Amino acid sequence: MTTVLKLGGSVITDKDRAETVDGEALDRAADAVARATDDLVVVHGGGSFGHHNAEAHGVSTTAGTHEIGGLTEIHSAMKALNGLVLRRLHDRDVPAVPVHPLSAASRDPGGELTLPAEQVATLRAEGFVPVLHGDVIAHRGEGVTVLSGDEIVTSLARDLDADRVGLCSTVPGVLDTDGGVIPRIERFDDAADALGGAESTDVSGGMAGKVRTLLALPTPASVFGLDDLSAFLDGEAPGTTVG
Ligand code: IP8
Repeated sequence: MTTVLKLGGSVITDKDRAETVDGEALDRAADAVARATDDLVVVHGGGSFGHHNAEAHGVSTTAGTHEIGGLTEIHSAMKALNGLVLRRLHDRDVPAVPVHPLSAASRDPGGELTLPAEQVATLRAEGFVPVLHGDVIAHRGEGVTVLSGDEIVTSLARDLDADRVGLCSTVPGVLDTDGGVIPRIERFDDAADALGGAESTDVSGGMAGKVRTLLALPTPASVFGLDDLSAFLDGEAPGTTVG
C-alpha cells in the first residue's frame, strides 16, 4: 500500500513568522508518520519558508527568475525546512531521505511538469521514506519557477500509482461558507463558492489550487487537519474527500 502524504507548510510552520517552524505541530506530525504502517512518500510545503522569498523575487508557479540570488534564497529556505523535518523524523527512527526537486524536475514552456519518479519509487522499495518539498525548478523560457508541494503530490501519486493520497492542512477539510467541512467534492463547481483565495501569502494558489490539482488525480484524495492525521494513516478518510 503506497500512500503519498503532504504535510502542509502552514501546518508545520508558523506562517506569520518568517522561517519559523511550529515545533509542536511538527512533533505531532512526525509522531503520526513514525507510527504509520503503509509505505509512505512524504511531501511538505513551505509555509513561512520559501513563500516570502518567492514573493520578494516575483517568482510564482508561472512567473520565473533568472537571478541566481533569488533562486538560491528560495531553494535554501526550502532545504532548511526539509532538514528540520528530516531531523524530527530521524529522531523517531523513520528512515527519511531528502529528495530535492530542483535537482531533478523541470517544466516545458507551457508549464508542463516533468518530475522523474523512479528515484522515489526505488528509495521507497528499498525501505526508505522519501521526503520531497516545494521548491524552485528549471522552467524553459522562464528561468526557474515555483513547484508547489501539491503539484509534487499529484505527479507522484499518478506515477507511483499511489493507493492513497492525503493532504494534512491547517483546517479540518475544505470548508463551506458556514465553516462546516464539505464531505466530498467531485467537481470544482461543487465547492466554487467556498473556495476563496488564500488568506496569507501563498504563491501556489491556496485551497482552490489544491482542490483543482487533486481533482486531476485518478485516486480520490483526503484533505484533513492535523488532529486527523493518525486516523488517515490508519486507513480512514477524514475531512473532505476530493475526487
Ligand atoms: O507550500 C511552495 O510549496 P507549497 C514552496 O506546497 C515555495 O506551495 C518554493 C514557495
